[in-house]
Amino acid sequence: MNGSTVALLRDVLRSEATASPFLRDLQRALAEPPHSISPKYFYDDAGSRLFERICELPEYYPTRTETSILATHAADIAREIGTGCDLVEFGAGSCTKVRLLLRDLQPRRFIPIDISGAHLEQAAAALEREHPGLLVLPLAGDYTQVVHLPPPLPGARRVGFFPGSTIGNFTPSEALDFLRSAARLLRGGGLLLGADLVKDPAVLHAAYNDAQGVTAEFNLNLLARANREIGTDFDLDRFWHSAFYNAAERRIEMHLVSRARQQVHVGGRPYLLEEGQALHTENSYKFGVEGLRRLAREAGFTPGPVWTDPDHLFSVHWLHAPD
Ligand code: AVJ
Repeated sequence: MNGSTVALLRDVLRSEATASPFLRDLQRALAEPPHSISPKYFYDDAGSRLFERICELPEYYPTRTETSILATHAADIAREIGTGCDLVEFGAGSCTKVRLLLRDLQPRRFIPIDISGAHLEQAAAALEREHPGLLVLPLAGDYTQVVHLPPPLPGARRVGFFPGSTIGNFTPSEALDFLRSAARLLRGGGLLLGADLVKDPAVLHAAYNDAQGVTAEFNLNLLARANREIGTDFDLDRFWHSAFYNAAERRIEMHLVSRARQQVHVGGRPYLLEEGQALHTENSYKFGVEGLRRLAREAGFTPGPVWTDPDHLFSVHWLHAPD
């Protein structure tokens, strides 16, 4: 390469760096209220690993509860959905939950979509090894953006799987939009949806403020990731993890709170943070069973059976998508 080619390349790389959506969204969040950023930025490789540790915590009941619901009712669920479908999972992570369904559901193909690409490739390869004959087609990407799926398998109904109450990360209007596009995408099939239920706020509070501090580390990883990827200079010791239940909005909110008045640099620009200033990093909405069915109906689904645990902590819904 000659000198001018190198210079050109450098320019391209630099403009790509400033075009980074993470950099742009973080600058926006720091510049003006509402000081908030999408929780999708939690999930780099380290963040995905931290989330898996959260799922094992004694206080974090959702994963364990949903897993037991799926394991207990797998045969019922498969009877409702029918075998031989073309299965798509939104935010598949390490593809742990789908394993509970595969034996009964017998899909013809499985398309896991996840924002954490490296993580997904590994998970998909492991799944294929365990289930010879199952066609696994991983798609690395953001499922909140327009999803371009491969053409449907001829004769196979398209079924969506959206477990974990990830739907709770959306605002009510975003959830409606997501469900509307899912109902279109899954016409003739349907969506198997996991939703966390409204419950004693003390139980919710414990689940997002675990004794080991893993959730705090997960929250702070957003700043650690910014330091690694976009050259920011956050000092993680100068932020608190804050998570609380906002009962009026029926949601857990997570924030990163500045412990002091301080200056940080993002993309070369300085930002002043006041002592106590909060960066809102996540909402995790909780649902009533009937409220969720109403939302699904409004989005164009025909709600079917709902499976819950004996303590009514979590719910799994089969939502039929009419033709
Ligand atoms: C993956 C969005 C379902 O809201 O409980 C766990 C993420 N945040 N602990 C949730 C999360 C803090 C989780 N979801």
